[in-house]
Amino acid sequence: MPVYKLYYFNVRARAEGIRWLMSLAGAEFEDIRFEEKEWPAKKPEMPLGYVPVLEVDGHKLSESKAIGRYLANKFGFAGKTDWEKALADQYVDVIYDIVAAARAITWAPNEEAKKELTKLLKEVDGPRILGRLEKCLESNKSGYLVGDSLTWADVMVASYLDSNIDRISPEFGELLDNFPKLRAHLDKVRAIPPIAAFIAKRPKTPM
Ligand SMILES: N[C@@H](CCC(=O)N[C@@H](CS)C(=O)NCC(=O)O)C(=O)O
Repeated sequence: MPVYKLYYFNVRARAEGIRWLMSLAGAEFEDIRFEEKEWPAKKPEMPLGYVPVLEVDGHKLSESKAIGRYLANKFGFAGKTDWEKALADQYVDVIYDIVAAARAITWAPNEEAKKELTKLLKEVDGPRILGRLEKCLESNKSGYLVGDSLTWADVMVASYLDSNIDRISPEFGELLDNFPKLRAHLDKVRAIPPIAAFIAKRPKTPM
């Protein structure tokens, strides 16, 4: 096994799906988490100046989707055909729309803007994106987003919901209850034994 090191802040967000994929594959990795104050010294060491970064035997890779896709290909979670791989990419891209909306809330310039963006996510973008994912789960029948087995799309979608539902507001969590297939999907992915074991021992963080 190569030596894996994952660099990120002490939150779930863009690194959690990567942590779950590594756990699923049984790949040992050093889960390196920076405090905000350590970041300025670390930033120049990252290829694109941000994290997450996965280091594989001393080589560093940036971009959370690129890292996820690399691990999915390596460990057999990319999809069984080119079409399934494209569908998995599609779902990962969709969930990143939630990531973008959540990011905008985090970096809102003031409380008023934060309130407005949170309302937008809860009332417009959240229902739109989650509603589409619910329909996809409904039509695929297998309980997975793509084909008849787990892909990295399931992992990325579930990990972002896991990261955001507690943080944005209780209402966002309740919003997910309007999409029972997606809620069941989240619970199913979180309960996969290596992921459940990782969750049980991960640091408690707000997101
Ligand atoms: N597109 C990149 C964005 C990475 C990104 O924005 N990372 C943030 C943390 S979530 C970061 O490192 N911020 C510190 C900085 O840019 O100095 C990805 O998905 O990995």
